Amino acid sequence: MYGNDFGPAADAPRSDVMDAPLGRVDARDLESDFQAIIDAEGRIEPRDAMPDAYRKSLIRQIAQHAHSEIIGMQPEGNWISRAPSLRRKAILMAKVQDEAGHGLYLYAAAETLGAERADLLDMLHNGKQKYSSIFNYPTLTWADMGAIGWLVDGAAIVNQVPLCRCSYGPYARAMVRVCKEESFHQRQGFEILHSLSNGTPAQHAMAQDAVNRWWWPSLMMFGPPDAESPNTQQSMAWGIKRFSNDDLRQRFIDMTVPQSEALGLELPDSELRWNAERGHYDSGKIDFTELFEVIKGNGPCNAHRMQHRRRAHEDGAWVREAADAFAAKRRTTTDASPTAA
Ligand code: FAQ
Repeated sequence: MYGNDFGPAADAPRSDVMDAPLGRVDARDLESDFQAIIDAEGRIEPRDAMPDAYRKSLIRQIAQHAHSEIIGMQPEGNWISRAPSLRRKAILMAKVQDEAGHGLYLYAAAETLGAERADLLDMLHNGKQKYSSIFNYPTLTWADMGAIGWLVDGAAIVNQVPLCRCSYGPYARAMVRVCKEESFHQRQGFEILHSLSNGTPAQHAMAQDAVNRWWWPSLMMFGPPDAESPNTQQSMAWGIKRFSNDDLRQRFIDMTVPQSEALGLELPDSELRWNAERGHYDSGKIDFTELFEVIKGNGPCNAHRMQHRRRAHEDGAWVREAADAFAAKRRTTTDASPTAA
């Protein structure tokens, strides 16, 4: 089967469904074939049969992820013209450009499932599809560039490394490259905060203020608690998600506390302490009503982000039209060429 050229092909069980004579394949065969691949930790590929609900859930998650990347360019784009040095400006521009690239890989991955990119963007613009809550917070100082890199990209890495093992091939492969770039983003954020934390008292205070504002929203990026996460159980059974929201959140906390100590910055949670019995840090209660409000559109910057995105889309209409016209012209030229079959 096409599907498993990237999975554990040699020893993964495969069914003969795709090789069966036409008319001999029924829905039950296709379903058991899909399940056999999932059970064997193989990869589902675009031409493989898959349940409609699996396809829909992937489009939902991948589209939300793609939208997050392109909306996520806004809070940092806000600081490109105000970066404190040429070096910082060049790095920030490269990072924001990477995010546009991540959006492109992800929209392309969603297209392999039969979704149209234009429809996905329409759904973002009319509020039918979501993007990550984290990008609805303002970036008030330069230190926010450090906090976003360290905490937001750090959380994104913890969430996305397991997605490199997602059961859907194109999404998993896109994630490999995305995660490599996110690691670089996380390091640059850490480095910004490290410089500020070890700078003047005013710079240290600016870094601490940014961490105070971004810590709790970063924890909310992992989604609602497991008990209130309607998608987790099925997504884990399908091998889309590999860990639950709460498990990934805990992993992020455990990873970040020692880094905050290295930075000389405090995380704004007086209940954070190592629990030797659990082998994890205990932490204070997260205010999930804030997450649900931001998801509903009531965060500090939701309206502004969407307004900016719609305007950018309208402003870019001529580019899409020009690309379409060029593609049509190339088709005509190719069709008319004497070598065209
Ligand atoms: N914000 O049942 P669950 C980045 C929605 S990329 C908004 O737990 P699921 C890179 C959820 O969609 C950041 N909505 O859902 C970067 C669902 O609604 P639906 C984005 C949220 O899918 C860095 C409902 O709540 N990353 O940061 C949020 O199993 C710096 C119920 O939730 C990804 O998208 C939220 N925080 O788990 C860029 C990673 N949480 O669709 C620029 C891939 C939940 O049923 C600068 N996605 N919702 O209407 C995932 O891993 C998952 O989709 C989760 C949510 C974990 C986000």
